[in-house]
Amino acid sequence: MSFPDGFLWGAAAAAYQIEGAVDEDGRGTSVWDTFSHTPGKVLHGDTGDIACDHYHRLEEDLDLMSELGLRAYRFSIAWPRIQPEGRGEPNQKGLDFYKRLVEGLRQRSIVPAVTLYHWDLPQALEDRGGWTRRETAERFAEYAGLVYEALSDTVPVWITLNEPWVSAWLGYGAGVHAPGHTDTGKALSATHHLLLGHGLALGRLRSAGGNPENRVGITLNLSPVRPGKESKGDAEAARKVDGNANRLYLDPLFRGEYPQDMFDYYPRLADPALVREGDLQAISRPLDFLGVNYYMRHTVREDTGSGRASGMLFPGLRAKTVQPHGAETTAMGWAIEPDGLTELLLRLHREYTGLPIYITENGAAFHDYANPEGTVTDEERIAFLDAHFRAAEEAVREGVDLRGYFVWSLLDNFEWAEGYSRRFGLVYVDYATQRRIPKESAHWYREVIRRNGPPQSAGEES
Ligand code: IFM
Repeated sequence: MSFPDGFLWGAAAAAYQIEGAVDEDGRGTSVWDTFSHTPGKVLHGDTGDIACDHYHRLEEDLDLMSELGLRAYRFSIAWPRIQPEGRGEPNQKGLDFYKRLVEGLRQRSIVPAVTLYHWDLPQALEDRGGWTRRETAERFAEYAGLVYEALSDTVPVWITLNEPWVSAWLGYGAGVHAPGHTDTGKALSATHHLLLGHGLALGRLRSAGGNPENRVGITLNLSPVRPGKESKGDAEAARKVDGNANRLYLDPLFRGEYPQDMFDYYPRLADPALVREGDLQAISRPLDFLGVNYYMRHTVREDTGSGRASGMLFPGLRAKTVQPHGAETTAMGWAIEPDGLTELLLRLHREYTGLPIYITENGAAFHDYANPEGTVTDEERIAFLDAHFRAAEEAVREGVDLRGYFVWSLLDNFEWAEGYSRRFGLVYVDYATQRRIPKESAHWYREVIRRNGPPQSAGEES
């Protein structure tokens, strides 16, 4: 295997998905508190009120990370812990929690990687329009500056946003994520303001000084796209979905412009009241790295109104995703296509950037359970990760500057609209007792980290 020396093998998690303690130490309400407490929004009425109780079990979880041999841990800061109302002076107790977390990581020689925004927008900002308003981008930059001031001496890796596509299109377009709006116009405003928030925050961090070794990037969820059938209609649908899912984010970040073809479907992008002069310059400020979350490829068909989508519908684009023929799927119903990761990394390298890349998330949910002996045998996850590590390694051999790989996720956790029904963890969580059980994949991953790459074949451990 040819993963470079010092490759940052890690695991990732996000505040609302694991912390719990939603009413403690001055934390304010986030859109996900509101959404998950709204009947019918989350499967089984699950909420993040307790989640993995990570807030109270910090030391135990840090020890777990150490036992796994993690070199890095990616976590997010809950904005409403720092600014309960989304503005103003920071809440010291909120900052203290993350200082303790960072300190604990450093004591265990685990590199901290901070995500500033992983979807828990303060409800007070949503009440004023949330990401549909420009003001939220400005508030985000202020908040980012406060967190950076507190942690820039001890955290070397900074990610502004996690998956702005999901925030914008699932939160403001499809309404299946908080805050639950179903309006394409709002999704477009949110897209632009999220990207602007990223650009303004990046500017703030750059001018704040801090450790010159610190690195700042953004994390996008990206998917290679291919037509379902060899037809003009499907090819066209695939191009549009690629525009929405990938280029709508990559082009402004790396080329300083929205993709020309997207103006045909989203004329709001040409509205000077939304995209103001200077915005695209701010959005395309140079980054230090790109974070990539890869879960799936999109196989796309033209949506003629007949026949159902087996995956996503793209409103206004007359396109839908379908399951590729014969593909195995995870518990999320997502097709397992590791070669899509190689394809994605090579495309980024060839078409967009030679910057260092981190896989900031990749992993899978399976129907895991603890057997009577108290172990969790998740061979499917091992096979999944093994294949994806190899796919990433292929891209490295072809010249991609890949610096790290964060498995999603450290612990089973609150999987948003799916609640606790989907288990992504390397570590099993028995929610009734909060007992943690490292799955077989966790033991296997420790060996991967030790060897700097997966063993010869999945399961081989010597
Ligand atoms: O759980 C999520 C995470 O919060 C963001 N990326 C995808 C994961 C799996 O759906």
